[in-house]
Amino acid sequence: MTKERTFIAIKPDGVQRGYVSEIIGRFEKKGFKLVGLKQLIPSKELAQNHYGVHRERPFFGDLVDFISSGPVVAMVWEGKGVILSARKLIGATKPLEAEPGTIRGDLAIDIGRNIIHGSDGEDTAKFEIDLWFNEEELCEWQTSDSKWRSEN
Ligand code: D4T
Repeated sequence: MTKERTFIAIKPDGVQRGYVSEIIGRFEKKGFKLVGLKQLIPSKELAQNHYGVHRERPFFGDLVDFISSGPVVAMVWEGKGVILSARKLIGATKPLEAEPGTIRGDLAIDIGRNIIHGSDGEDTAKFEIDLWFNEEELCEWQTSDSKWRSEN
């Protein structure tokens, strides 16, 4: 059984615009498995840690203020190839450059309001899952139709 996991967050703009079910649905329809889910208003500290790699960038302050400005839906999704596949489902960082059919390509316009985050690699996924979730908040479970989703 594959254990690849990624961290996905619906940002405050995605929650405010009523896209929680739409976004969760896209990951469900693809065949990935939801293993962690919660809604929270992130503290400034959590937002700063999450976006720590951008600490020196000019947009860092606005980004941290935005992410901690309202509810975020934080999730962990599991499945074969889920990290890269999630990035493809999400689309390019600049929504106007994101392909139609992707979440950002279909639902967003502005880079500062791009509605969703997804881990960009294995190390980042591990770091972000550990940052946002405790081990006991994650569910180990089998979908009843797992053999129809993926061969292994
Ligand atoms: P996230 O991390 O939110 O999934 O976005 P990406 O992985 O697609 O893109 P990123 O790390 O380069 O940017 C993080 C976050 O910062 C916002 N941002 C980015 C911004 O407001 N202005 C900018 O110029 C850039 C580059 C959007 C996403």
